[in-house]
Amino acid sequence: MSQFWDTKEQNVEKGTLHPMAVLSPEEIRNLLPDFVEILKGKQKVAIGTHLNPDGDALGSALAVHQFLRQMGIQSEVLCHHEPPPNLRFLPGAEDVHTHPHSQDYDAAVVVDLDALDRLGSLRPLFESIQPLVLIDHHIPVESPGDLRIISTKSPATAAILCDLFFDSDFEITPLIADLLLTGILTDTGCFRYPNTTAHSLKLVASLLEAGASLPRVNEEVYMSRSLASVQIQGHAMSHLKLASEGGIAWVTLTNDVFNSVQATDEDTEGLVNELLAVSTVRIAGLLRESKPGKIRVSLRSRGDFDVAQVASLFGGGGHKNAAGCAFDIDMQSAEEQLVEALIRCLESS
Ligand SMILES: [Mn+2]
Repeated sequence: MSQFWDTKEQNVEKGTLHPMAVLSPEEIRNLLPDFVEILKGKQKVAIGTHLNPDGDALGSALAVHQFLRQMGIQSEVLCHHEPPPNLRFLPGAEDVHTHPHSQDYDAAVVVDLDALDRLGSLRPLFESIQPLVLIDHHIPVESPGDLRIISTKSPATAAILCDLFFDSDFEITPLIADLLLTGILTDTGCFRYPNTTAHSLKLVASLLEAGASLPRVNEEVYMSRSLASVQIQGHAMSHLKLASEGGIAWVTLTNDVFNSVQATDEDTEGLVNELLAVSTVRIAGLLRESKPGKIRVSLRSRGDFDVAQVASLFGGGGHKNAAGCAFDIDMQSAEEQLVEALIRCLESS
């Protein structure tokens, strides 16, 4: 395993990572006393995670909620958006609040984000709370927080929590094990992405031993879709458009389409990823008309094609392989402008 973590120096030299951004499991484990020390004796802790929360965001936030309970500390999980339908099975998901129920937090923990603007409307609240603990596996772009537990080699924030809390006085209950398994399962794309390492599978094995149920979590997360989301995917797939010899695929979903299957925006979750499953496709886009004259765009790419750059042309942002933006114009104009930019992106990479 050791060579896996030995990229630390190399990454720092490249200037892409904060010096502390790659931690070995042992180094993460060694930060547990700091975590306990900074939160010990607190009365009410705010736990935050990112906009449009995914399995890792909610699984990690709710697991921290449980660990704090074991320390005798009250906490509240806060998120700008409500949990999506397929994550509402997570133990405690019904207690995730979009607005704070208290005003007197004496500490905060944020998980699965490094830039505080990813907290959305909750950013001012979290910025006003001290101390702030940050636990994350993204490449740092900011350095907020009084204690930062960041490891970009970890496949999920939930995996960092495993390294932090395993073999300690904390108990990994079956409930916590399900929460952490959900984080690792979703962030590794069901153990398909390159971040699925031997170490992450060992963590999963330990979670199963602690009582997590892989079949149940898998069924809840991936096989409990609404009829509308399947129907809107069907529409999208049969109306797929292609450019640049199949290198670019995109779909437009108008208000009429949404209405015809009684779908909501939530029902398009993950849809853009499906377009990327076509062998020739390098860049995929989904344009949806959230209301007339308001077009929201999700972009995905493989390899070096940088869709964050394309999104930034239209005032959006994101990561190299996953980004988004919005247009305040009609669908046809948005589509023309976007596709032209995507073609340039494909041809210049
Ligand atoms: Mn994550």
